[in-house]
Amino acid sequence: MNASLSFLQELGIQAHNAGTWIGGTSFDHSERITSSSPVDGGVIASVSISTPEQYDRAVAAAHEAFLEWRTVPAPKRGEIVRQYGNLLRQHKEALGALVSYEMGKSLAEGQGEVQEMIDICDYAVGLSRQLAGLTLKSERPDHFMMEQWHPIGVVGVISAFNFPVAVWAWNACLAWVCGDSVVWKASEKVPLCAVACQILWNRVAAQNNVPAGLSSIVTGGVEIGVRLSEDNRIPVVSATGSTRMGREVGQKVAARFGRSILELGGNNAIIVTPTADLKMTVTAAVFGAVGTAGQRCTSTRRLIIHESIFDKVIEAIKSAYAQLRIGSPLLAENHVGPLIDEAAVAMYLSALDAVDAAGGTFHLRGGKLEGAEYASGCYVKPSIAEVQNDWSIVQHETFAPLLYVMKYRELDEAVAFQNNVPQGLSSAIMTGSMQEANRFLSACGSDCGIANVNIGTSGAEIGGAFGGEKETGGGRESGSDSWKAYMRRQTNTLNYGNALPLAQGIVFNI
Ligand code: UN1
Repeated sequence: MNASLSFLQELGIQAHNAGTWIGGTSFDHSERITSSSPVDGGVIASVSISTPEQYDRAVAAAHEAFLEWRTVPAPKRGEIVRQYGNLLRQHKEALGALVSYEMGKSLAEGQGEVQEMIDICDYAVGLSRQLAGLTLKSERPDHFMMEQWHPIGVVGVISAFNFPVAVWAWNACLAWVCGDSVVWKASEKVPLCAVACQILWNRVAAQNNVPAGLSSIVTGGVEIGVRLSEDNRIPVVSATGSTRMGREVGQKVAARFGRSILELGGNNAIIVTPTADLKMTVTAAVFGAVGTAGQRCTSTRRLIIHESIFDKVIEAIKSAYAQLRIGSPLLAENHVGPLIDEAAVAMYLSALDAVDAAGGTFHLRGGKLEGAEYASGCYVKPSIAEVQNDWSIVQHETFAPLLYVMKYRELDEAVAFQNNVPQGLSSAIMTGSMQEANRFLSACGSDCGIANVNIGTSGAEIGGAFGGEKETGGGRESGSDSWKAYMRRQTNTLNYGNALPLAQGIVFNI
């Protein structure tokens, strides 16, 4: 481990780390994952893989913790999450730097991700006093009805490499205030981020004497994800990642009548209308397409541009791309860091070939960057390609800075392009026209879970429900009433009279 990486020390990361944690108790194993940085290719540290026995212990402890935790008043549960948020405030820089170094996103985005964790902590604290159910009028005399929301049990979280800490926090913070315990399987590409979050959590847990299994982590590849998905002790599995992964998880969880919250692939478009503000459009499109090196679920993949302004928009975007600085994300002056690994680079390059093969026109053809500064082998130059929406490569999510552009004539045609992909996460329109904006947001407009006006597709706030339709999986996480997915709903009918009238007017005399 590079000793100059002081943030690792601050977070308690060692050269060799255990990959199974039940609260503050860790379990090591000889089989290990070595985490190396896409920034410079340097080995950061290793994390042990969870054995089947260790996995079982973590889930058993989580269930035991749940039995105790569900009896703790919800605002008191919120108090623990409040303390975690404060601890994250203290370690925002260190954790943000780890996210940046292990995953490769810019320092600003690494810090931003920790800010999202802090924000969801605050949100969850408030929520802990608002887990409200309805009261309903009964059809029967001297009766009333109400709904209660009860803790549901162990929540399994499967998270992706691109948001190594925030997406877990969206799930975990809500689950905790709802009275649930959490078992987390992070992406094996960023296992140290998970260990760091757990170590920080353990400090809060120790001070408050919370049950050990309230937060556990397990480490490994697909086999751990399969185990979580098939595990009857886990009523809710929240999974973020590819559509391929989500299809597996969703089917396995459904087969045992569990509940899954799926946040899968996107194919997000911005419609650029003739009245769009050009400066705002360029910022939205460029940040959306190259931010996080195009590795957000919400990254902008497609620009659907009115034919009358097409050339002007392309020129403006190209000149913004010319100013992009690509390099170490740890240097504040760089806009774009590396892709996660060499396999991601290979996928990007083969997508460029597929665009060529389909007959696309590159307005900017990127590729792999070579040279000492790019020695990790994961840096690429972004691309812009003019394509047809129905080409198979365009219908497919390439997790890289590859932006497709296409022309439209009528708004309905643009909306049809926007919707005619298998995915349905995020979407946006840039317009100065109220009619166009409202049409885009209407029932006949965007079919995505997120539809924005005059902002881009990425960078959603935690206060809204986050997720999308179709192959994006249908789940909602973070704000609004997403918390309901982490609880079980109970309908109660109470009779305060002395007779037993039956519903639907049924008479049953005995
Ligand atoms: C993801 O890429 O899985 O809206 C999450 C955004 C972020 C979250 C993205 N708040 O871009």
